[in-house]
Amino acid sequence: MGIINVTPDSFSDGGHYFSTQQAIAHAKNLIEEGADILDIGGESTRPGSQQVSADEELKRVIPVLEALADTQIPLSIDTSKPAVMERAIAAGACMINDVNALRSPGALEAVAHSNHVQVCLMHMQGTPQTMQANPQYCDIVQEVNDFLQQRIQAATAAGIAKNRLVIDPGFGFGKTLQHNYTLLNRLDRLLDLGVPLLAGLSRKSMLGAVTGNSVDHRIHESIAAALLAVVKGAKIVRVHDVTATKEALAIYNAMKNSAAQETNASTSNRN
Ligand code: 7PJ
Repeated sequence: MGIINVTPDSFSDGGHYFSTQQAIAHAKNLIEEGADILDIGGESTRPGSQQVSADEELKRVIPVLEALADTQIPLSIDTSKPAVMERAIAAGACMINDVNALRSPGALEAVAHSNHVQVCLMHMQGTPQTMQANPQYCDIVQEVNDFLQQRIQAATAAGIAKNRLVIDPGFGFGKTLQHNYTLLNRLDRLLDLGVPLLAGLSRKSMLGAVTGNSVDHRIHESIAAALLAVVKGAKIVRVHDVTATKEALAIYNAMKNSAAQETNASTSNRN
């Protein structure tokens, strides 16, 4: 899953037109690089970031969704607002990626109204404005597991079939460095929930905290983290660097395939 941020550049007076064109060009690059799905977001959810109105978010993301409709690439919309979900689905989005796990009033209904879009339910403690102030857990893995289980139940009770759901532990969303690495190490615990796992680690501060690299120089860390997440069971990785991630994962897949062939060969030898 390639990341497309549509946030107006405050230094350019081109306003929405400029950021729309930039986002579309970036999306086309990620398609060339072989992204399987693009995640388009018009509101930053980084720690301490400010919220924007639904109108502003729509002005940012809808033109990008519309411009990419004829590329045929599956499009995900990164939003927590029901109004944005509905308009994005109408504009062709096939996945709602909600860091708030459909907890906003009206969000469950907005998704239940369409009977095909996928939904990513992500764990977050607190809100982006305050979440990194003092995150606390007794047992991070258990609590993330329980939260996701409850959100799966809420979604299915609202009429969203379980096979439309994806879950995400929400790396960096109300978690200390220790919490984040414990979650990564125990990611496989979430597989029992019976829903595909998505992981977003790309360029996050938990990576820079280890190597000391600034956000624009965390590609090696991001590749390592994506690979580890997949080894631990993630089915989708949300990344900025599509080519590098795909090449790293190709090596993992080659190893997995050889193991599968060995098993096949020994089974047919016995027959
Ligand atoms: C995530 C996300 C993530 C999902 C962001 C950033 C912060 N959506 N949106 N999972 N992170 N599902 O990319 O640094 O981890 S925004």
